[in-house]
Parts: sequence; C-alpha cells; structure tokens
Amino acid sequence: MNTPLKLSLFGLGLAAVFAASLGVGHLAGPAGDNLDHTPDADHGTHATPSPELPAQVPGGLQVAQDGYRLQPLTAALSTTAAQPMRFTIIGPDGRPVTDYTPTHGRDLHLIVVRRDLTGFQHVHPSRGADGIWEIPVQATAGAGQYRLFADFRPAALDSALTLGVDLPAAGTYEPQPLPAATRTATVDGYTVALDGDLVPGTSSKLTLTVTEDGVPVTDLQPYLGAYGHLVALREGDLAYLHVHPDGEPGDGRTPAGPQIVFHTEVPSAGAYRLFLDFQHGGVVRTAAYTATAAPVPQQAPTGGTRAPTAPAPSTGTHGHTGAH
Ligand SMILES: [Cu+2]
Repeated sequence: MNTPLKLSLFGLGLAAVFAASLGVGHLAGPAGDNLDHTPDADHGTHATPSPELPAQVPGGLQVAQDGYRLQPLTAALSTTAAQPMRFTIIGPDGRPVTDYTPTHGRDLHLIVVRRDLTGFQHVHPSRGADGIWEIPVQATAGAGQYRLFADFRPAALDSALTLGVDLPAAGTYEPQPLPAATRTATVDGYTVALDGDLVPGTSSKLTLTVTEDGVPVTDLQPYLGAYGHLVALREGDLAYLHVHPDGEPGDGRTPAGPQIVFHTEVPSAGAYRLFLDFQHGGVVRTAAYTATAAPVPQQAPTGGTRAPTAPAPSTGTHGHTGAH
C-alpha cells in the first residue's frame, strides 16, 4: 500500500513549490522583508544570503521598491553648467515623502554617475516642505545616459532603500572603457592604496590606506559620521552597494587614518568600480578603483561551511586584474 507515500511525496512537492514562490516574492521586494534574512537597520544591501533563499536583489536597480518610487522632475542634465535637478520620492500613499530617518547625518544621499561609471558625484540635495528635492547638478563626464541613485530611509521603513533612475545629457556619447583593475588611486596629491579582495557572497575585508605626498595621513576628518564612505557599482547593470567602515570617529578605537577598514560583500563575480569619499584638510575627495571579484569555485551543497576550501583565485595581486 503505497498511497500514503505518494501523498507525502505530493506534500513535499507542494512544499517545494511554496518555497520557490516565497523565493520569487523575496526577489520581487516587499514580501521578502518578512523572511528571515538579517534585518539591516542601516542599508539594505548587506543582508547575509541564506543558502535556502535567493540572495537579496542589490540596491539601485529599480525605480520603485517596497511602495516607494523615485520620480524625477527634471528631464535632462546639462553638460555645460550646474543646473537645478529636482525629484521626489513618492510614498505608498501616492504623495511625496516628507518624513525621513537620517542615515549618516543626511535624509538622502544622491549618487550621480554616467553609465560608463565616469563622472561620479555624491551629493546631498535639500528638500522643500512639499517633499521636492533639489540640487544643482552638472553632467561632468559629458553627454550620455546618467544613473541617479537615491539612498534614503523613509521614517515608515526600518531599513534604507536605494532607488535608481536614468537621466540623459544630450550630445554625442563617447563612452570610456572601464579602467583596468588597480591597487592605488591618486587624487589631488593623495594616494590611496587598496588591500583585500572582493569575494562574491562572502564578507571580505578591504583596507584603504591614505598617504599625502608619501606621508601617511593620520588626521582624517569625519565626513558624515565616518572616516570614509565607499560606494561600489557593478559593471554591466550598476548594482549599488554603499559600505561603511569599521568603527566611528570618537569611539576610542578607530584611528583617524591612515587606514580605513571596510567589510563588504559583493553579490556576484564581475568587475566593480569602487568610489571612496574621504575628508582631509576640510575637503572631501573621491578615490576610484576598478576591482574584480573572481568566481568562487562551486561546492557540493552539503550544508557545511560556506567558506571555500581552497582560496579563491586572487582578484588582483598588485597590478593584476584577476581576469585570467
Ligand atoms: Cu551621502
């Protein structure tokens, strides 16, 4: 008599279908927030992937998520002058959001970058009582399609969202190839060295060391509550990760340089453009890198440790791109 066996197999099949639909809901957004990934009180992009569920969709890929929508009120950017750029965040009630919980000292962080990952800007618009955000923006990289990321936390949500939208700058687009992977970036006489490798699906430590004319900088200034802010954008779709360093200024254990330590987890193999904002001498500067996350060798799904048994191929001993 095998009917009970068949029934229980049928039940298992239903359970599998249900789990799969849960997974889809998780990917799609709102329903996923009740699932058992680690809530991130700060930014939604650092959730630890669970082996049972698809990893959370990275931020910045959608114009609307969890009931919120990024609505540009400006049709295009100018390549020749900084001109007012306006937008709103439309909430679940269909009205502009006016109530925010600050993250890193601001109600909203705006990232502007051309789609070839040039012309990066990280700015802070001001908001009117009507919920309209505004800031002068120039398409500094020249003509082309620009991606705008709004990184914010509505007061009604327990985590931050990053919504993204494209705006054009008219003219002839002359795309630049992604620079080769490097271990150092220079900006205004500062050299910032990058140590550590990006590993897909695993938190990895990145150490950025700031020197000025060869001298280690030990008096970095806090900028928006941290000695550094790191934005990572994935080549190909501009998936957005905003990473914050270990420790805070004034916590008694975090030095003001020359090293800034980050722990970051990238969602996939591939090339990323990293942008580090740091402040010294009263000026905020941005150091940019290309870094490659090498594929992690596949393992048998035995439920054991997720760590690879063999080290992942290096994503760049100094001067190499890791793309062998
Ligand atoms: Cu910001």
